[in-house]
Amino acid sequence: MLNKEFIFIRLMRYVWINGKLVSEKEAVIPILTHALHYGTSVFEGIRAYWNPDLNNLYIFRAREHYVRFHNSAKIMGIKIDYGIDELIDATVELLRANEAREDVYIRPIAFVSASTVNLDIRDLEVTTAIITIPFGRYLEPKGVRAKVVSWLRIHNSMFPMRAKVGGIYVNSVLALMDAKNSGFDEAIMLNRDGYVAEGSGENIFIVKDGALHTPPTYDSILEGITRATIIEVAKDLGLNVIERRITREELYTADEVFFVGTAAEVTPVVNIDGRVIGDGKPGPITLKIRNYYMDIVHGKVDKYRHWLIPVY
Ligand code: PY5
Repeated sequence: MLNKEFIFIRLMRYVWINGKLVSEKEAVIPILTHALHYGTSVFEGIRAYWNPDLNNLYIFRAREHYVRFHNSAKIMGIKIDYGIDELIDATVELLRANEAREDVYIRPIAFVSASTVNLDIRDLEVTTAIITIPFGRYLEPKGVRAKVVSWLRIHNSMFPMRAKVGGIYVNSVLALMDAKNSGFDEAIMLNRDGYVAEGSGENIFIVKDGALHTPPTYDSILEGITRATIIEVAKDLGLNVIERRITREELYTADEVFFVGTAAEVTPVVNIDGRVIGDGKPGPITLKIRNYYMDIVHGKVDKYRHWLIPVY
């Protein structure tokens, strides 16, 4: 399973912390750090793709990610001292300092860094950091087997799920461990109302009669940037996208199913709960979308070049 390689991730030489480049070895936090105990962090996952033809590294949709970062922080009441443009510039500066010339995963995080047991975070110190990690594939691009797990997605009425907050990921960890312990590659979570929500770290689409269907944002999902990208570019491929509630059995009877996310990119789901999806191989529409997405992130589609920020 490809996931394993991420257990042994290698950090790049520098980490950006509160405006300074710090050696990766010095980028450590104290044991009583608030965020470690209570999950009081907001974070992002951004990819930068190396393009050997253009001899350059391109960050994909950095602005949209940093807008969501700011929104997550605002919802959570965490104050980020750096504006969106400053964070984009910091990311470019960091990648240059790290002499990144390969595919990279960028992990911005803002966390309550004060050492205290107090839950009132209003006046507590916040640290903002950006970490870069050489990164390959997150899920097997040839297709994954997924399990609809019994753990439900945390409901929007309990926590605003469009905020990408550290503590919320314990829900994803439980879901993924349930799937893995049952011999599957990835989890699919339903929401409290019984409708399909998302994967542990991905949004989900189904293909039915040539159209794409994906759960609406009010169904307790993270409003993914890859999801938004697919919705926007699908029309170029002549595909309609319908945002609507999806039931569990619709997954089984879909023509194709795929996950989308920054890490997962576009990953075919070939089996769900032991039911073969379509003919058990990545479907033609999924592959078409995957190829188009990979072209877009590599700067091969002119009309979406504005989503890419060159590092050099
Ligand atoms: N849903 C969840 C729960 C996610 O964690 C993610 C992203 C997505 C959807 C997709 O969002 P986007 O398209 O904006 O990336 N997950 C992280 C990622 O970098 C990684 C989690 C391990 O893909």
